[in-house]
Amino acid sequence: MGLSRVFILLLVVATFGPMITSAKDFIVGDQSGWTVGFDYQAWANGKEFHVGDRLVFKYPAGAHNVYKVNGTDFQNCSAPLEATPLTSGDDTIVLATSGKKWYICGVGNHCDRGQKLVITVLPQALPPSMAPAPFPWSYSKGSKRPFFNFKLP
Ligand SMILES: *[C@@H]1O[C@H](CO)[C@@H](O)[C@H](O)[C@H]1NC(C)=O
Ligand SMILES: *[C@@H]1O[C@H](CO)[C@@H](O)[C@H](O)[C@H]1NC(C)=O
Ligand SMILES: [Cu+2]
Repeated sequence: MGLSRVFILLLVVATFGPMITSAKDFIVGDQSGWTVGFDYQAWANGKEFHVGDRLVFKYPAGAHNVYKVNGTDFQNCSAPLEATPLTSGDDTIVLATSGKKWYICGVGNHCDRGQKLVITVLPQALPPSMAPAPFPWSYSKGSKRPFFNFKLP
C-alpha cells in the first residue's frame, strides 16, 4: 500500500494544486499601463478574468486615477461625485465577484479619450473544457477514465 498511496497523493497535488491556486495578476494595458489613447477593449479581448484574479492599474501618481463605476457612468464617462477614486499609481483591484466591471479615469476628459475599461469576470470554476476531472475515488470501479483509473485497495 504505502508507496502507491504516496504516489497517488503526489500526482493529485501536482495536477490540481496549480489550478486551485492560480489567481492571476493582470497589468492593465501591459507595458503601456493606465493612460489615454490606448485601446483597453482590445487589450481585454481574448483574456479571461476570473474571481480571485487581480487588476493592477499602473500610472504616474497624479496623472490619472481609477474609478469603479456602473454601466451608465461608463457610457457617459461620468465619475460619480460620491465615490473616492484610487490614486496611488499602483492600484490593485481584486476581482471579488463575477459579472461586468467598469473602470474609468476621472481626470479631465481622459475617459472620453479612451481611458476606460470594461471586463466580464467569470466565476472561479474553470470552463468545462479545462475543468479538472473529479478525484479518482469518486468514481465507481468500471467507469472509463483515461488518466485516473486507479485501482483502489
Ligand atoms: C447620461 O447621458 C444621458 C444622455 O446621453 C443623460 O440623459 C443622462 O442624464 C446621463 N446620466 C448621467 C448619470 O450623467
Ligand atoms: C450608476 O451610478 C450612479 C452614481 O454614480 C447612480 O446615480 C446611477 O443610478 C447608477 N445607475 C445604475 C443603473 O445603477
Ligand atoms: Cu487619466
